[in-house]
Amino acid sequence: MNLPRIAVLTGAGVSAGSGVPTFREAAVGLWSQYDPQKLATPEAFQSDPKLVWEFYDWRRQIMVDCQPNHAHDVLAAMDATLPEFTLVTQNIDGLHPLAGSKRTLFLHGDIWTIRCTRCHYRQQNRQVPLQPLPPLCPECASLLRPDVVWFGESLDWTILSAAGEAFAQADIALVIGTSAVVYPAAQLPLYTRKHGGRLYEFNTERTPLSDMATATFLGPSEDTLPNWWQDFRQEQGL
Ligand code: BV8
Ligand code: ZN
Repeated sequence: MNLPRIAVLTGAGVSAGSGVPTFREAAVGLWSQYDPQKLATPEAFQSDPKLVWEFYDWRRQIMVDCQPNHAHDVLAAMDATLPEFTLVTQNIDGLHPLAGSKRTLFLHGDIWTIRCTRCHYRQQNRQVPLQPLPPLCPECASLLRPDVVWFGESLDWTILSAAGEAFAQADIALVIGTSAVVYPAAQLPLYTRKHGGRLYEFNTERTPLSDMATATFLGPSEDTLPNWWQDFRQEQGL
């Protein structure tokens, strides 16, 4: 009996248990006077690259010591166990690969990769704090930027279509720790529902996807997801 095909969409909530503030929480404290959705844009970078880099450098300083939590570990175990499995993440914190997840699609990029705004220079960089800000390209002296997708920027088409395929083929979609308001990511789990698959949501609050979910497990995903995985393995004789 072949095992169900699973596609997963994660958002900032899956990393909350690791101490990474979610996108809305990033608006607390120092940054409460700025709206992260206004800072994570090409326009903001254009008009004040130093301010936008201070925002990312601040988040990098918080993230650099964060470790994967039990939800990340379970997703890595699913990847190692299930023949048909795809993890699609909106997160840029690098915690999924750190937990050992392999088959992963990064919809919104990676905060630990920095690329040039002009030439092909691109580099993994985990230096915190970054100095000087804004960093300049060692090849052509142009501004470097975080290799993330900003609001108003298009996602990488090959990544987005592979993610769409995964959800369109999945028997089960797991949606974990996302407010499901950012598009096109929030659309993906609906492809599973559309062809009769099941949609399980793991969140501390209800979201616009909750009405379409087969079930919503309210609570921290570092607790609810390991429970679900245990039940699933028993059910499948894994
Ligand atoms: C695009 C990287 C085509 C950067 C991110 C007008 C003009 C232009 C575009 C638009 C427009 N109107 C709408 C759009 C489209 C726009 C969009 O969707 N806007 C929304 C806000 C309405 N989308 C785009 O622009 C995308 N590109 O559409 O291109 C295009 C091109 C040109 C013009 C038009 C269209 C690009 C979107 C990608 C943006 N980049 N991240 C960075 O991180 O700095 S998105 C960013 O915000 C995060 O990646 C995340 O995905 C998203 C939401 O952040 P959060 O809310 O913090 O996180 P999350 O959603 O995951 O919410 C946390 C959840 O966890 C909550 O539900 C909470 O309850 C839960 N939770 C908390 N703790 C736990 C928990 N759950 C479980 N356990 C816990 N312990
Ligand atoms: Zn350059």
